[in-house]
Amino acid sequence: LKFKIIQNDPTALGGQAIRREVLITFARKEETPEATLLIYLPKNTDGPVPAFLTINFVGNHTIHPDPGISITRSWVRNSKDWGIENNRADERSRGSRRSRWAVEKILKRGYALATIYYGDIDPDYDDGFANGVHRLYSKPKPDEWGSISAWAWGLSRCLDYLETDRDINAKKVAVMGHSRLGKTSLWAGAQDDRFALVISNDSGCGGAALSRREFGETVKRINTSFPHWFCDNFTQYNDRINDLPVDQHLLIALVAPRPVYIASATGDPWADPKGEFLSGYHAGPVYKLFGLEGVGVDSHPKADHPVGHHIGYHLRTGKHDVTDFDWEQYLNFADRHLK
Ligand code: GTR
Repeated sequence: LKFKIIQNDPTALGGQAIRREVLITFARKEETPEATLLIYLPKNTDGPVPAFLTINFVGNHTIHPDPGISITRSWVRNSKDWGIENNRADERSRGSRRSRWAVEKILKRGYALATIYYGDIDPDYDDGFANGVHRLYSKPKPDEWGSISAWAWGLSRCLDYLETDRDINAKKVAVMGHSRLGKTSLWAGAQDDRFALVISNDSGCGGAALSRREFGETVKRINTSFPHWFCDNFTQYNDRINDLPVDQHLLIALVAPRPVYIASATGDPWADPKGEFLSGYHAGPVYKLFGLEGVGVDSHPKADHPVGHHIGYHLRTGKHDVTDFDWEQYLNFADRHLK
């Protein structure tokens, strides 16, 4: 694993921020996969800052129109909306996912934002694990990593870098992701207890939602549509979910005693908002073992009323997405727990 700072621009975002990019290379082999970690740092701070580390869907250059962000050379899913053709990103997609990343808001609140493109770690399609970081290892056995686990591993490698960056307080890094990348942030946080806080945005099946409810996306459905996401053994439970020895509240509990936040959206039944709340609720007893309070309520709160102590939760009005409202809650939660 090698880290190389490829740019450090103190004049970014009209002088409000430092834009830093770190090239991460993963192997001894000639054709090593490479990933670029983009970091925005607030200026005029008093020592190392806490940070949000996030993983994104379409490339770092899509989170903000800032012309200085490098464009990924990795595979990207084709999309007219985002301006991606032939699985390659170019200038057309710059800033196209801006609404999901409250960059200025995060910086103003005194946090750094670091992000990595998931396709730089493992392209999101089923290819028998011939590409991405998987190709550096032997083919996964049925109990070994799929793509979600590889993305989570990538987040831990980013944290390895952040631990070396003197402008970041690596003991105060929150890991955050949306949807399949919310499943990823939960898994990263469960496995790597260096993450001080864990955020799941609309993560749904295989993330925060309880599998046994079989509401919205089911285990069978997800394993069929996305055979590369989980380990192969998971498919054994496609038709007998009640035999699964775990459910997703145990995933949330693996974060304890560190704070964890689960967010849902009213227009996102596919991710089962109630099931997402319930996994937070049922992780509560584990937090109690540490003398900590979990969600602090007994029933699914109404929309736009954030709740919670060490387990935060909100149901936002609107669709499957990440909005400024979501970020506002994550910042408030992080202020309470990291500052
Ligand atoms: C859907 C999938 C969900 C969720 C979502 C996303 O197609 O069924 O589990 O991961 O994609 O990541 O946007």
